[in-house]
Amino acid sequence: MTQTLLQLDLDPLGPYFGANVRGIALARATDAELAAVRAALVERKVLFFTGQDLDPDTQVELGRRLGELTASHPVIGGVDDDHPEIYALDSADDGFADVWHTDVTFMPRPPLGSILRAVVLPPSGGDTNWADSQAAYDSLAEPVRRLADQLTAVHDGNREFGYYLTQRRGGKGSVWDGEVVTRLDPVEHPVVRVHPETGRKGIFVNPGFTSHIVGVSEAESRGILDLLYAHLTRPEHIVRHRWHLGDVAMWDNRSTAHYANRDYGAAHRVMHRITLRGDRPSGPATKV
Ligand SMILES: O=C(O)CCC(=O)C(=O)O
Ligand SMILES: [Fe+2]
Repeated sequence: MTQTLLQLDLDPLGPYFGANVRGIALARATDAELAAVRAALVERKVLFFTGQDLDPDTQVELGRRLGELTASHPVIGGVDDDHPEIYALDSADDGFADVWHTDVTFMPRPPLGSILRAVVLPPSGGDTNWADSQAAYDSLAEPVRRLADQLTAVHDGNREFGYYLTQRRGGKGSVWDGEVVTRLDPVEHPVVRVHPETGRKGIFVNPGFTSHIVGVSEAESRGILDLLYAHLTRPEHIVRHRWHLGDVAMWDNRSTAHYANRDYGAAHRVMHRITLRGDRPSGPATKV
């Protein structure tokens, strides 16, 4: 039996990237609606929903309906004992994300996607930006794409999160991919990721977690990464979201990077994130 996918009411934010989704209450969505959201997520890469009434319980339930939830974070605990899946980014607890990154690429299997809910917002500021890593890859010159296709990079979570593991959690992190995280061993990923659902290629290095490119000099690594970062974050590749309470953002973490503006002084900002379990990234040259 063929099933036609429900038509979502999408308001695209650009020709390829980002969309506002209208007419869906995420806490009460039907299976058909969520299947359509899941498809739109891969297609548009970042989706925004307004006027939502999610709370911690229904956010977690939504995540379970869309995929398999991970722990809040490999080394940062959940928002409370009842919600070990929710990662709270609280400005009062140094929870900032003002560096371009793709979530958790310092683990062998970074999340497939993330679902973020605004909980406390500053009077203004605190917008979040997303970059389309596939559009960025496609718009590189062909010889540069060919070079990037061959490269592998090391990702290391110690600079951002080593402190949490050693000082705040006594060396015992969350269970991630079936094992308790006790160390953040650097991992290697292809510099160009082939999307497992579409086969499209995207730039898969980020300033938050990528430490260097393998098999080239330090100067070459710096130069190549700087070129890729500058290209990835060109305005043509970005959508920027101004938050209101009730907003939820959902992104495909295999084809995007993001950055939260830290421009709201001492005002308070709290966001709750959940992440869907992902697979091991493969590149153009990965043997399967
Ligand atoms: O605070 C934000 O807007 C984004 C934070 C972030 O990087 C994340 O939730 O993964
Ligand atoms: Fe993030």
